[in-house]
Amino acid sequence: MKRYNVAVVGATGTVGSEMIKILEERDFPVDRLKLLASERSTGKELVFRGESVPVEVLDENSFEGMNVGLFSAGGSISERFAPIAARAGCVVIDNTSAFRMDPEIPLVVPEVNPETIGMYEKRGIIANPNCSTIQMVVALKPIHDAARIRRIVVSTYQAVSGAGKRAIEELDTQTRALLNFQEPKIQVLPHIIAFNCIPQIDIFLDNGYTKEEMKMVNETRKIFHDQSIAVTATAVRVPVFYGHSESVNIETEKKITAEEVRKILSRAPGVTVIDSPEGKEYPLAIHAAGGDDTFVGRIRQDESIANGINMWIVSDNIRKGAALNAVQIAEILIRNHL
Ligand code: NAP
Ligand code: 3JM
Repeated sequence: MKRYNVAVVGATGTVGSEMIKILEERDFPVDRLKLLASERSTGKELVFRGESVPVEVLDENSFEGMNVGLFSAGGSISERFAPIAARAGCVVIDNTSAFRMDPEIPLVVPEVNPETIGMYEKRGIIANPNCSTIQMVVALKPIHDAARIRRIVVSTYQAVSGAGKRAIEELDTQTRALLNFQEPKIQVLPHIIAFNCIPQIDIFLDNGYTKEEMKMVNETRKIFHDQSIAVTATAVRVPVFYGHSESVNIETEKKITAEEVRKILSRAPGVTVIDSPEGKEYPLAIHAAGGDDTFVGRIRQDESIANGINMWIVSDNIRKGAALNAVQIAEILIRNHL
């Protein structure tokens, strides 16, 4: 079997370290694994398949001889280094928002639009959507195919891990501080997150929405190849470590019942339906964390309109929302193109 040289950019981060774990779990055919991060990580080593791999400092020459580059070190790093990697023949799968809306770059969720991957040849870059978009489109695509979704109203309940390792620490230290009657420190998120909910993720834009909210709007339209689909989002950070939850309301062109949605989703790739209200069974972030699937429950008719459905969608934001989706893209890439 052919093997590939894989570079992980941002290897010491929340997403990067999960990528290393998933490459190992899924037995990705890695020949050489190159781990890249900032100068802060000089001297660090990480374990892959039981062996220690040194972390190297990212620079212009990092991609010589590499076949696939998994990037998660922030937008500005991707903007600068993804084209350098692509020129060196290393196909980039980018987890940041840097290239997602570029019409020449495919934005891929393997369960939803794997056919767009081939377009990578133009620029040598494939974009991975935002975590909140990925789990939503995995659950909604089969419904869109069956009944054509016209409008989506979504509110998110997003885990702190989506904001990186320093935000994970922040929830931990603020919780301890407050339980010990000490003043909590704010360093990463815009307000205290312990025992709180913050209706701001990423920066505010001129239209009053946050950038995170507009990522869900624009990425969903691109992934569904449907500029007419109306999407409105409210993105909220909640004091959860892993697993994003979403309350999603859809309006469809064709009438579809809650029972039909349950049936369609029970056969959908990457989706598990957990929906037994009588047994208090519905998706929970603490159950989704560490898993691969997108979990859907609380499926019910929206009684306020003719063709509406409400549901609750939960997935591990670091796995399907980032690292797993990227590795699944890499699997299709090597199978069909490299
Ligand atoms: P994190 O835990 O804070 O880790 C950041 C990583 O980037 C670390 O490995 C860090 O290395 C590296 N890095 C930072 N500055 C660098 C530089 N100048 N040169 C080289 N490496 C540098 O963040 P994370 O949660 O893993 O997220 C990383 C990025 O992935 C985010 O900024 C975002 O763009 C993207 N992301 C995407 C999704 C998604 O929805 N698809 C979800 C989460 C994150 P050091 O340890 O050396 O500092
Ligand atoms: C998730 O500093 C940065 O450029 C990263 C900001 C960020 C993003 C992003 O915009 O790439 C943090 C967390 C994301 C994302 O997936 O959109």
